[in-house]
Amino acid sequence: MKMTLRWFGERDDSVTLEKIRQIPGLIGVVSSLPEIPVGEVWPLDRIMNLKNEINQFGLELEVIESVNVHEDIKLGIPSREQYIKNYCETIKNLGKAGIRVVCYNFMPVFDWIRTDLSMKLADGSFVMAYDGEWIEKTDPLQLVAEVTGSSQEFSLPGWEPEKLKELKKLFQQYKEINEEKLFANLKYFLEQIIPVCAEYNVRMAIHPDDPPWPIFELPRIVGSKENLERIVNLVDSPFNGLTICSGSLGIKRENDIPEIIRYFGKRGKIFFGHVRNIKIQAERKFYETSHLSNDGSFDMYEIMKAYHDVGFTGYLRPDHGRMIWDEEARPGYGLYDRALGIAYLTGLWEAVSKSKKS
Ligand code: DNO
Repeated sequence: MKMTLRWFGERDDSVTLEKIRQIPGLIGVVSSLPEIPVGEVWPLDRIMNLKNEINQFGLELEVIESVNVHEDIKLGIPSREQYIKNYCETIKNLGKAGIRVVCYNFMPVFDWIRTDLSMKLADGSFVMAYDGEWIEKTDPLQLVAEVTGSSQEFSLPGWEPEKLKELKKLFQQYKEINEEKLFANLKYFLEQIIPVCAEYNVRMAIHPDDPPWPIFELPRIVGSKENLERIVNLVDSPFNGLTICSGSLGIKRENDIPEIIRYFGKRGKIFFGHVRNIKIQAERKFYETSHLSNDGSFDMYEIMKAYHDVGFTGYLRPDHGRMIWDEEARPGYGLYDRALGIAYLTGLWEAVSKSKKS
């Protein structure tokens, strides 16, 4: 297991590499180039600059989260050809720069969705929360206003302003797209990029939909064990695999995260893991918590044990943390609670390892 932390780059993150390097147990960060518009080629020199900057702090950059997929690819319209070609060029450059895993998602229009980015818990910390009833009563424009209005000037991963401006048009275009079409468009995309990934030694790790159900009638297909199975079989290759995000998949109680980790981990299909806890309050209602088992709905020991049992050698990272100790940072991505998360998760890992030796 290689422990990492997500870092949004010098210009776009309040957390510095100077601080990150002091977290015990880290091998590096996962990062991206959010300033490059979705669909354009990532130039090799820009990737190398990012990598060199990170390496100077004794940290590795082997995972990119994310290279976002242009909506035209998800929609399967003719202009996708150019965007897929560009994606292949980006993969080549990433491979040349020593990037081994690309995390991406295939969610129409929106990336992850929360209805409150700053809910106060009894201990005075702030967390992100989701309330399905609120979504039922609202519309996409209101959601965007709510989310971007409370992001404290930080850009939100996957919520590119240029895309949000096109919201009405996008919703119109997606009227044609059901789950089966979305699967077909994902297959078409993977069929073209996976051979390039194989040549340049870059593994594609699809991220689950967050939350894993359709929102505003937009289809979402990455949310169950059956569909994950279907996705890894769309193109049967060691370069086509998964990011297992406990907090996204686990929102559905029928998704047994340790079992899913064992099932896909044994087959070498998990390249990256996001490990976090949430408190499920009701169906389609939850809030994020500290990483500890006691604070949320998941058994984090069992999750880490499942990774250990399958001999997981890929990358892990703690996920969204609470905002504590007056920190001002991008929602979910402050330093303090994620650092606590790492200490806890590496502690669990050590305990699992040693219990097997005794
Ligand atoms: C949110 C993240 C997602 C994730 C993408 C992967 O905080 O978990 O934005 O990075 O869905 O493409």
